[in-house]
Amino acid sequence: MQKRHFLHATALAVLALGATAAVAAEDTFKIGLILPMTGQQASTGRQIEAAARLYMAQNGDTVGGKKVELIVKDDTSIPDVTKRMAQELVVNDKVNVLAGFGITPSALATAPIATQSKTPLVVMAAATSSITQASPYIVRTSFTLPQAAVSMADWAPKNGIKKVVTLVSDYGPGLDAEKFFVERLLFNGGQVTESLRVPMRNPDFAPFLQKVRDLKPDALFVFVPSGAGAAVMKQFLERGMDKAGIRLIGTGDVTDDDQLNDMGDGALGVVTSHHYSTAHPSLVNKKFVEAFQKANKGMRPNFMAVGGYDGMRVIYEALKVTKGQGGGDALLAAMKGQIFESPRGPMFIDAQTRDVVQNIYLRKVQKQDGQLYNVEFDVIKDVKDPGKNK
Ligand code: VNL
Repeated sequence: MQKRHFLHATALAVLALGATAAVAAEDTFKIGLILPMTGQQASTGRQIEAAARLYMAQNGDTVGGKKVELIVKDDTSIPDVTKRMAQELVVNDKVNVLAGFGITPSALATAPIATQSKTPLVVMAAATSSITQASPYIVRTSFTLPQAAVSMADWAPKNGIKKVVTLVSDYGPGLDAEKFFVERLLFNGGQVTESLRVPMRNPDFAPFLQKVRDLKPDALFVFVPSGAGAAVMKQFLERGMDKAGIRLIGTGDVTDDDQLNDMGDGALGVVTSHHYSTAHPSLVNKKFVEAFQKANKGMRPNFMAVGGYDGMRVIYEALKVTKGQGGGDALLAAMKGQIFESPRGPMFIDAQTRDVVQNIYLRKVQKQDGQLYNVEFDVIKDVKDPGKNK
């Protein structure tokens, strides 16, 4: 009796194994998610992976008749590593889509692989305008620095800020932020007295901030990548720049929701422009934040998380439409033109540019229920990437 039971169980197990192998061969849909899970950009990887897993938990892992498999790789934000991992994912794992991309150099390094293999590549984080032009297979669900920077340059001069010093990370997104902020501020009658650039890797902000203090502008405009904002804020306050009458403004990367609550009351009143705040007052966002925090020990979702969550949505919907037929080209076609309500607000994947069209919000750091939030107080609707009109 016992033996027969055992045999029966073994036969079932073998059958199940066979079935699994068959599923793996024909009916899986693989997403290669390449992220910086360690190193300087680790918070970006942590946020996006958590958001992608939340999306799958909420929407199931069977889509369009396929079993969705997520393969997460840590590129440590070294572009050569990103590229090699993408190559392995395409050639060995035969992924149907590449996704993630914490920083611009990683996305740019991988673009040729998307083109050669006709694999859609969903950029969930990196935000230099030109990325979507590096391959016709790239779709973006994050934002662009020109979107955010131009909105800030329109707000500042109407709010007593005429003389500005800019301080940006010296690479793609920082150069975009500087260029588009400066151009628009000058157009609006403002003045930029100095444009400073700090190294992207291991920046020391101290000497730059000292210089800003001496220049005494109305405001310092900052772009630093997600994860570096707290260091800027700390040194800004330590130097007493706020007390010297210099305002801190920037794109929302500097008051990143991942770090904001630990920045202390010195951050109160800082105004930034961005596409997402944890405090965005919509039902869709309230549900998203609640579920994200519940699944991640109270961690706040930041703008990286929302890029990952919406990126998964774009992939899932494209898979629903194509049912995995027609390869990368069909999948890409089904990603273009998607329009939906994101936790950030309404969002649209422009079919021509494959870039995101979305609202940009002006936000001020305020305390709500004892916690610091970027509280939205104004909105510029349906902003297309200004970098695409050049
Ligand atoms: C980039 C842009 C990276 C904005 C960021 O954080 C960010 C990029 C890692 O394009 O490299 O906040």
